[in-house]
Amino acid sequence: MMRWLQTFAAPSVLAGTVEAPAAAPAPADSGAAPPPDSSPTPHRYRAIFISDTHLGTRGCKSLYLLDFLRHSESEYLYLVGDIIDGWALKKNFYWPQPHNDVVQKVLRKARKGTRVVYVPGNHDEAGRQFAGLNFGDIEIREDAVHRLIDGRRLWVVHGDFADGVMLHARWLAYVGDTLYEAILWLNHHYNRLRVRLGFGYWSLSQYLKHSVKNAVSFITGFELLLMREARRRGYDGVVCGHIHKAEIREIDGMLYCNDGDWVESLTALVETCEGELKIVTWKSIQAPGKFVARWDVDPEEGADEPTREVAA
Ligand SMILES: [Mn+2]
Repeated sequence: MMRWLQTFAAPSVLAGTVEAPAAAPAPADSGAAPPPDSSPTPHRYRAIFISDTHLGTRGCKSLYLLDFLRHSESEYLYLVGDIIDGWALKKNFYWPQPHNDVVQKVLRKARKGTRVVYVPGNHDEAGRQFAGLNFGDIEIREDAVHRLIDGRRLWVVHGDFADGVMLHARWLAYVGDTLYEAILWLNHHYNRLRVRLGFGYWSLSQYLKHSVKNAVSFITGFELLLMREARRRGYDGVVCGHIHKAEIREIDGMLYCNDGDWVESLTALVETCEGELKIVTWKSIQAPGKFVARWDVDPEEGADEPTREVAA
């Protein structure tokens, strides 16, 4: 495992220039030194939104994330929560080199002029106490507003505020505004109290993973709650994460955008330079025949590596 990881994490691998495994057919110029920089031209976007990377857990697909960050550039980069998994780190410290490399890469982007805004989620809620401050060139905010080229304003928030509501009364997603606002107010302290009473945090995304039968109605309720809250605040839509399900939907003129995650789906939300919102997957921006092939080296190993489905 470690040996394989080291091989995988070597700089030459990430640049896509590692030697092909013995079994693979050798390319025509086999044996020649790789060009000094064989990485494809980066994809340019106006804005990139990523969340739920869960750095500090074995589930994080850090090598893919790193590869994505290397091959994409943007004017704005929003980190929409659950970036570093503080809860997991507290239980069991896990911080391999590629996780560090991701942080370094983001810091470098910020230094070089990308406007990086970090909106903490529930797994990195310790970051919320720093809301309003800047760390290096990274702005930490409780929530943020992104203005699209066409002028529409999107509320950028992780989305876990909906958890308590979703746990106790999904129908609340459908009730009138006054009652809804009262419940949101109650919910504000709900999880804090829950943790204090020893129940642990209740997370919708965790729940969905174990409850297939309710997933659809829960996701609908989650989307409705977020859109409703965005509308209440006077925005034209919302960008969130939290439930690990990338999606762009427009309902009654309100945009719901979820940027997915880097544990399972390897997705980001982007606004192109032309102002179009799109979901991109790691695979879709990857130059064919490079990073993907490396998966064949050892497909049996643990959770930090690509899965066959993704690489196929
Ligand atoms: Mn979350």
